[in-house]
Amino acid sequence: MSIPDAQIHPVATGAASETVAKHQDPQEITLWSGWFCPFVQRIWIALEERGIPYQYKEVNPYKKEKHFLDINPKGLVPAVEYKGKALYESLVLLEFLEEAYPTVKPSLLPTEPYDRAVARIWVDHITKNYLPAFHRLMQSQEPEVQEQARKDLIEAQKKLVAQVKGPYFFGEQFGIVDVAVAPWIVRDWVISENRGYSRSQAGEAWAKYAKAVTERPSLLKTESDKEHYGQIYGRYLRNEAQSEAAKAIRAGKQIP
Ligand SMILES: N[C@@H](CCC(=O)N[C@@H](CS)C(=O)NCC(=O)O)C(=O)O
Repeated sequence: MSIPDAQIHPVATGAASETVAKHQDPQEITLWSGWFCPFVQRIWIALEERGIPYQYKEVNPYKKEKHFLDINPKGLVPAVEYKGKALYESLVLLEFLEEAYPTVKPSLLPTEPYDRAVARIWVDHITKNYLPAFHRLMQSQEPEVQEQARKDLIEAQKKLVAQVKGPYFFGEQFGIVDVAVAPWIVRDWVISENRGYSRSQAGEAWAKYAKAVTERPSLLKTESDKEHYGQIYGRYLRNEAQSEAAKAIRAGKQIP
């Protein structure tokens, strides 16, 4: 039987719980988080990378409580309150943090407009090609569909890594493209252990990039214990998850 969404582990564990403990005081930025969520992790990484002060608040987005729907009417994490005003959508939030804190270095966006546009092209690739393939690979139950999804994911990884200067997308500077994809790289054990995927299938360059990204301290600091992710991803692997993302993938629609 599937575990009801309300019974997911309620709070961050492991290294992430230490990071949460350090971010309890009210700040200009409140991060409304689900500890397990890859979209949240994008924002969490960005805040940690740039040292922007924030208060961490845990919410179970599956419960759709009124107080949270008032912050994000979509009922999804991440959401951010900035000086008491609400914002949501992880990619919008990443860009917002750049604009709201332009002098806090290191910036995650390159300086030149051309390079910024290039970064956005590859973030778009992650949204349109990488994430749908990853989620289809997790959720599909039919071997042929899984095989096609695995191939699509490998292709998306090869295309992305062909643009990587190394060790990160824009060279030495860890940036927005790396942040956008990192949470799905650190979760690739789900498909390695269950769907016949391995990093080397996308080539040595991908394996090297994946290693560099997953060793980034901001990523390590926002990771909970594996066993608690296992409970959540088990439902995706059995195609029982009832999240908006899971329903969209099942219906062949874009991830909301
Ligand atoms: N497009 C959104 C997706 C956010 C999202 O799907 N968050 C999930 C958790 S990982 C959520 O809040 N799910 C609640 C639900 O599906 O009801 C973003 O980029 O922020």
